[in-house]
Amino acid sequence: MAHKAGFVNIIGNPNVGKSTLMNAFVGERLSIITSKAQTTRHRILGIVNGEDFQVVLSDTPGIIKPAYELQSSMMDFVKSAFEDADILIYMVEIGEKELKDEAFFKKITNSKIPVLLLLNKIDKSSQEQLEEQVQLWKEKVPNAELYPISALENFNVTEVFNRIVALLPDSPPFYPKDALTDKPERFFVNETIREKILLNYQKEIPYAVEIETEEFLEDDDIIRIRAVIMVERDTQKGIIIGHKGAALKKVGIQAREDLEKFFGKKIHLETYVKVNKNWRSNANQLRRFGYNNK
Ligand SMILES: Nc1nc2c(ncn2[C@@H]2O[C@H](COP(=O)(O)OP(=O)(O)OP(=O)(O)O)[C@@H](O)[C@H]2O)c(=O)[nH]1
Ligand SMILES: [Mg+2]
Repeated sequence: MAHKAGFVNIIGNPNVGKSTLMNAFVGERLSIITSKAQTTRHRILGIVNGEDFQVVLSDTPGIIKPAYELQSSMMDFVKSAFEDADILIYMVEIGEKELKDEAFFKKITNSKIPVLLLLNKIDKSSQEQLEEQVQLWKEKVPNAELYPISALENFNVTEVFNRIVALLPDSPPFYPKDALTDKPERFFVNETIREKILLNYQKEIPYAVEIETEEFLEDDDIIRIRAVIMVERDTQKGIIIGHKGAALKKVGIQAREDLEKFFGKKIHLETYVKVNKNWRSNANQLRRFGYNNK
């Protein structure tokens, strides 16, 4: 039997719903989702396997003009997603105008590979606005096939997925047929805690945080995890911990609940906070946290 497989890379502005779409395709919460921009920092693979196909999706950080080293590394993940794609998904949301980065936009409009332009969040738009937006994007990216979707409400998601499978090249699978992602378990622990930090703290705090899981010990019925929450300054450490440790405790409880669902086991989660001065601007630190993919 012929087998099809390929890389389908999702790119677009911050907060348009890229991670929501990838999770909808995969049927698991592989990528964290919040209403804040720059939620995704890595390139995260989500693999969907069928009898005669393997779709290797990449969720990527939203495209921004980098202001510090961490953001430059995030944009390197986006660049790499252009390089190995068999199919590009360019996601925009209702009401959005264009990519903030002209060079990336040109790569999309000059693309030699199929581009699916997904106009997301149509659950929030009127019929009139939708028609106007469809017209606008058809003119802006004439080489793309356009699909209005709602990743959140699962509208047109199956249709897009079927189109992806139809466009896949003939190829043997790239990953084992039972694989769901290329990331290790510790990565999902880090991301789950980071999501709770994004949800519970304001302003700059979540962007100054990085998580490192130091211990992941799996038994038959329980997983024991110890994770460090790294911040850039002492004042941030105080804010993360909160009055009598209440803020950190809340993060721990919320993360544990999600991790128990994700791993299907009881979780014992221990967290502590450490200051790691200016880690976001330090190339060595970034490499240690898995950002520099050069
Ligand atoms: N109304 C509506 N909201 C959506 C839809 N898809 C995603 N969202 C919401 O948009 C916000 C951002 O979603 P994400 O999936 O995190 O967006 P992203 O593009 O991955 O964001 P970054 O990782 O920061 O670049 C979240 O609050 C989602 O719930 C949709 O179809 N309709
Ligand atoms: Mg995301």
